[in-house]
Amino acid sequence: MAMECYIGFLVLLVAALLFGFLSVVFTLIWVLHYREGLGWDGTALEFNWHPVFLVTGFIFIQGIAIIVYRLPWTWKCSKFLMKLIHASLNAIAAILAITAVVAAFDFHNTMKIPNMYSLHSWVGLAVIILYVLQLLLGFFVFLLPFAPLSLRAFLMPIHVYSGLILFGTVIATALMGFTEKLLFSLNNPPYSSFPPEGVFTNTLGLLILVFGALIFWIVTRPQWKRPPESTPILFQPNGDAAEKVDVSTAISVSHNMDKSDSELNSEAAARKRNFALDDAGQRSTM
Ligand code: ASC
Repeated sequence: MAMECYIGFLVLLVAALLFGFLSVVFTLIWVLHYREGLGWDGTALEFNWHPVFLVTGFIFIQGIAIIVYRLPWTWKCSKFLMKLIHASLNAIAAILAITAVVAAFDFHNTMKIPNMYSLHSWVGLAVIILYVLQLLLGFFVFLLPFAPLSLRAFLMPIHVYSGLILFGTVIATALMGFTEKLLFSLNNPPYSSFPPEGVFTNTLGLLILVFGALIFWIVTRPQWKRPPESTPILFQPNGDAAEKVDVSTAISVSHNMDKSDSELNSEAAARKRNFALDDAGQRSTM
């Protein structure tokens, strides 16, 4: 990666980390300073874990999980290790999100507040269910070594698309949640009279929006994409990337011993073309 490009990446990354970190800090200040604090007793103290776990797990940690492949200093790490980190961060995010929903249901049930009537709750529950499905799909198809390459290549763009839609929807759901909570709980003085808690929590919503926008920018720049594995892609005229690196290297070496120079040269050219394939097995236009 060129130096200007690397610096550009670092600036955006530090900005994203700052906005993500500030979002978590603002959420803690909201529940500890403006609200009742934290506890696990079915009261508002338990409900307050809901925004804390969601902003920390479902927004901040999920955002980082989305961009881990883009950190240039990890490009020398194995793809498998990076997948493990990506999956683990997403699993932590899912556990925190589920715990956050349990806290909200517990609070409702203790206080005899009805469940699942708001748009926030409909979209929120849908997004958690789909997120867990996405996690399971990712685990079985991309992390475990059993799925054929054709299935991986078919599902990869869908996985990327759903992941980004889910992340964006989580942020939209959080914004609905803040609005709901402020309308419910700010009465005296009301939300409409610009009380400090209203302004503070609106600001938290903006911080989260900027965090999401930065993550979205970082993950959509083609020049910051992890380079395709530089593994030999020999003897696969359909352009499928070889997963079993050691085996294909061994095969290529043993085959090459019987090859003429011109055969090797044309293979080298084919290999060069194949390296322009991106992770989804499609030709890269970068
Ligand atoms: C994977 C992986 C990729 C894609 C690719 C098929 O499991 O690591 O880069 O699937 O092989 O699109």
